[in-house]
Amino acid sequence: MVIKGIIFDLDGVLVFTDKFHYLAWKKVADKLGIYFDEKINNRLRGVSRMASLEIILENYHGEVLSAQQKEEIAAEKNEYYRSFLAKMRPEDVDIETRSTLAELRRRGYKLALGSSSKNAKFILSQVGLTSAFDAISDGNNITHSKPNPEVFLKAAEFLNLCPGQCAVVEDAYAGIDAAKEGGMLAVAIGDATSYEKDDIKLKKFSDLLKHFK
Ligand code: B16
Ligand code: MG
Repeated sequence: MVIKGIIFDLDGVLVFTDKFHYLAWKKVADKLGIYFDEKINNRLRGVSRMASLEIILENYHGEVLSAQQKEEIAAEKNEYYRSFLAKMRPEDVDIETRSTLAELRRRGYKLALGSSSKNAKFILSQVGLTSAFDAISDGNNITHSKPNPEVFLKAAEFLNLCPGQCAVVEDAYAGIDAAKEGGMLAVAIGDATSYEKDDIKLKKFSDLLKHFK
């Protein structure tokens, strides 16, 4: 099928907020006496906030936490995280990324965001990328996070395209699994290029222009 739409993951593809997630979770984990390091942080890529907390709590050996306590911990993490996001600026997006998005659009592709993050719209507005997209599907319009394909299926629906007409650009294994499960073309960048399930591997973001003419 001819590709008419391209769906982009946010964290790890367009912006790099891993370090902010890490610092915010680390602060919360330290407070609870939980061991947390960058390797565990890598497992949180593309995973929802509450599912991330469950991964972090694998190293928690204290009293059983109620659902409300977990919500409070996640909310505290999000406050720290948003204090970092508030400092993001348009300069935090590579010029190569910005110009590639503009050129893909000029070539007639519809562009959507497909992010698990509930902060996606805030991030896009901080870095001045909101108007680069025709549709935004994020953590606020889904009930299942990646590897479930829901976020990408919604993005395709918002673009009025069927899944087979869409490509997904992802940096996380969970995102590649979600794209394949959704019946889309899976384009890997960064860490995801070491996965065997993708259809296309990008060395750099602007390589998209070689694959989508
Ligand atoms: P929030 P993506 C994901 O974004 C991040 O990769 C993941 O680390 C994070 O836990 C998730 O968003 C939820 O983020 O707490 O802001 O709702 O990679 O799908 O763009
Ligand atoms: Mg990502």
